[in-house]
Amino acid sequence: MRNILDQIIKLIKKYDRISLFFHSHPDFDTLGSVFSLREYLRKKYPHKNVLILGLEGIDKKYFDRFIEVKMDKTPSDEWIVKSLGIVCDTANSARVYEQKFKLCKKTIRIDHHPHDEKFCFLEWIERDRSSVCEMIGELLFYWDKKYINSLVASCLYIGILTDTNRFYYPSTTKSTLNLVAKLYKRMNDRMGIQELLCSKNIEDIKFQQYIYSIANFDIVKHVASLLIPKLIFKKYKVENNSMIWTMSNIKDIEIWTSIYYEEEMKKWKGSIRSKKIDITPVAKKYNGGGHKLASGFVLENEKDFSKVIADLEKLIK
Ligand SMILES: [Mn+2]
Repeated sequence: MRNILDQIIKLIKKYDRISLFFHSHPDFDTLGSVFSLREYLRKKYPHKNVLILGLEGIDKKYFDRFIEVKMDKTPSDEWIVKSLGIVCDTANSARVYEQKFKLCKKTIRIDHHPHDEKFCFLEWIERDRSSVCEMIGELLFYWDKKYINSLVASCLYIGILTDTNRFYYPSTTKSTLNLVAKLYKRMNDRMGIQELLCSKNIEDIKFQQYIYSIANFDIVKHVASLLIPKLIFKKYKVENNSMIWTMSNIKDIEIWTSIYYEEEMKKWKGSIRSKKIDITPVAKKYNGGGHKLASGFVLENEKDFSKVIADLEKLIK
């Protein structure tokens, strides 16, 4: 364990240029990782050049909930070639948002997804970790905690809080909470961050209200289902998404599933979640897959959704 941390530290020390990379459709864990690393490394090594690559290309809404976020201009290829790349929270190479990570002289990867593909020079992968922000927190406290200021701590906290669903998932361990306790001490405005992170806008609330009016909760067969009609996201001015979470934690519902039309794919994109029962056989049957309790699938025709639901009901029997 220490060994990999020492290797990472040693490599970072060698380079004066450091490029940080996040994944496509970035979440708060991948962004919290690169924002905290950038701030930490800039404070610890003022002479080093530390940049996040790809920020210019992504919608600001992805990170407008972070405090004090400043943009970085994408450097020239000549600059990148001499830099050390650090890829955060990304399971495979195709998912790295800025593919120029391939130009970096050497690369490090820090991740907590199942290890399918080795694509960096030095990889620190622990799939049981709650978040990459937790791993980076551990690295920075081990390295030199003097430079973990409020901004670094806050960015890490946001990543941990969201990837654990506010400490709800079983991936939250004693070490997660011990680390968070140390971050608390360094954060200037924890409640402010939570307010920024958790406040909802009225469009989302109205859409949720609509979703609950059309979702089907079968408490006899223990399956909940939701077919989100075409074009409805535009009508409610919300992002395309599965809304699968609206059906979680309901008594007498064991499995829940939703589909919505994905314009780009011209197909119906489905999600399945389960409390205990392994749902992967059904996901695989409908061109999908994933985890035991959280999987996806794809349908050409929305009419097939009833077949998926029937198959899920069979699983419960
Ligand atoms: Mn993550």
